[in-house]
Amino acid sequence: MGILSTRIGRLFNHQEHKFIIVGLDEAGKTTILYQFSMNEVVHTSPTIGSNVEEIVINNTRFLMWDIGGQGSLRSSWNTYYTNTEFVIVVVDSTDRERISVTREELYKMLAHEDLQKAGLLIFANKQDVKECMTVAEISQFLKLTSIKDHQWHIQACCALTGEGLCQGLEWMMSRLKIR
Ligand code: G3D
Ligand code: MG
Repeated sequence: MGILSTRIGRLFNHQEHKFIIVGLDEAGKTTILYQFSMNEVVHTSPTIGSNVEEIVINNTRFLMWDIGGQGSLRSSWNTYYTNTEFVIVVVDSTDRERISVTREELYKMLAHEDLQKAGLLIFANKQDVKECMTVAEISQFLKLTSIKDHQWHIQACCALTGEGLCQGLEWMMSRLKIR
């Protein structure tokens, strides 16, 4: 069994959880979920919405979609937000051009009433690439310190190797415990 998927089961105590994982196309969302689900049975439900994928790993439901450039669909996204415990935002740390799009989408989501209680985990992905943005730079671009009404954490990672992914999961678990 994959180390990460085993951890998802153990860390989240086999309770049911619902997370959403979003980011621009090419940010690394699929690669991260692949690392989480390595060698596990994964259920996907292509019918849930045209741009939304559902992946279930050890009782944890991940809804995943690309953000940016899909304005017309946005009105129906609130149906996906209900009961979400964490919003996981994946940032391509090499993509300086489009980080403002991520910031815009991030604040729209955080303002949504169905996500008022959701925690926010940001994966600063592709840290293996030379001259990528650092966690500090991304924090600054995304104005994370201005977020007072959501618990948040930014985690450097490399989805290709899996480095940093466990730390992100562990942060989420630690937040679940103190609720
Ligand atoms: P998405 O699901 O968010 O659209 P993907 O993104 O998971 O499909 O990843 C997009 C591309 O980025 C893929 O490249 C993938 O291998 C690469 N990638 C993902 N994570 C990392 C990382 O940490 N480091 C580096 N260097 N690349 C990463 P390909 O070429 O396979 O399409
Ligand atoms: Mg993908």
